[in-house]
Amino acid sequence: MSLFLSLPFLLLSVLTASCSETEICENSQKTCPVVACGPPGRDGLPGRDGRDGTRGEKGEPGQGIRGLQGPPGKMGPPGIPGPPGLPGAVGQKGDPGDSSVFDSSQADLGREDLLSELKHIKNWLTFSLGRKVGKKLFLSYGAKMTFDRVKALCTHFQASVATPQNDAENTAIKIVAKEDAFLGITDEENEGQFVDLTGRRLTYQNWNTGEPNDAGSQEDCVEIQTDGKWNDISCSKSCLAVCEFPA
Ligand SMILES: [Ca+2]
Ligand SMILES: [Ca+2]
Repeated sequence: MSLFLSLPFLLLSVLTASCSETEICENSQKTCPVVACGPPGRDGLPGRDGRDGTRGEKGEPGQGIRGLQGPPGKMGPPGIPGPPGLPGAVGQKGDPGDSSVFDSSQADLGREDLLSELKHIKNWLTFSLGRKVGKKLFLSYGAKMTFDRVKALCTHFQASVATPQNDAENTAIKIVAKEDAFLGITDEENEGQFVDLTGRRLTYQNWNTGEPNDAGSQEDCVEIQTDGKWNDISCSKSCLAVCEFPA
């Protein structure tokens, strides 16, 4: 076959081929340009990082192995002092001291000081509370009571019931008492025979007029009145307690 005879067939083939491509393009023109219909391009470079997102919620504690304990922290400031504690137990008795160390002259000096101080105290007591006559110091207890209680009171304080043996002592008792007071004189043993509490007969008396009269046959004790005169009275009566102390 000559080239001339086969030319129409070639043209028909070309037209048929071009016609099928044209249909495909017509269908795809609605979604992409004609250029995009070529083969896919290569992948582009990664884009830039985006902005940080919002902070998420705190997660649950992990369940991994606990780490080692860290080193101790710095020492804190001192605290407030606590209250004082209770007293401790009494300690054991110490060993006796060495008396040879104490100088005897110092002992004499201390003794003199003590005696001097004691003398001063006696003077103060006598001046403010009592009366001293000879070797007797008369003091009032300041309360009234029965004769038995007066005797017990004076004995308790290593003294005896005031018993005047002369005018000076009688006056001193009157001044100290300032009111009716018992004297250490009774006739309990023998009616009418007044004696002191040692049983000795009286060598000094200062009865009031008409006394002792043993009124009601019940007066075996003696009181000194505010004027210094004596009167026998009942021992159960309450009178001031006046004692005499050795001075
Ligand atoms: Ca009597
Ligand atoms: Ca009487």
